[in-house]
Amino acid sequence: MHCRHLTPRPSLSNAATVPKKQFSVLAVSKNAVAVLKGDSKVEGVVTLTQEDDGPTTVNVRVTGLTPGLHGFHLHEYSDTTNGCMSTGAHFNPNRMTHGAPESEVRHAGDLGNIVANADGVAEATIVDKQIPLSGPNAVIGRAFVVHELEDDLGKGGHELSLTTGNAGGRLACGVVGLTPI
Ligand SMILES: [Cu+2]
Ligand SMILES: [Zn+2]
Repeated sequence: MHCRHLTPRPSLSNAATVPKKQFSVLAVSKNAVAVLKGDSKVEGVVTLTQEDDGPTTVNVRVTGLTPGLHGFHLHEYSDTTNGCMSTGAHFNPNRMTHGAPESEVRHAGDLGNIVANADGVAEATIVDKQIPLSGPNAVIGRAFVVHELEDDLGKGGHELSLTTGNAGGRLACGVVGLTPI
């Protein structure tokens, strides 16, 4: 009774515009994480963040590596029954050949190399448009793999260059799962 004069009914034009304004302000942020482990002392954590339908930002920290470049990819499966080998080939929903992250022709999972310092620590921030956290090509349930060798980005001329970048063995891997933060 005391406030009946303070809550005017919205006009039709207000009812139509107010919710629209609210939705345009609120970005929908999705977050995910992968914990990398393997048969070696190499281990790491990868966090992923995507706002709305924008690119995904990937923060990587891997330790226990030999200094230098190491291939870093998203592989197709979350299966680790036979260790990192069970995660299959590079995530490749568009049926491309292997390439560099900046190439037109690449697997969606081709994230190039991470670089370990003299202490064996590799830290990187990767921003990429081909690894969304929702939709048909979502990478939830795929696995990150860090490799023994440098990924030649498809340019090495080796018989494996156009499939794996000839990046050698799989040192550690981890499945991408959604997180609340
Ligand atoms: Cu790989
Ligand atoms: Zn590839």
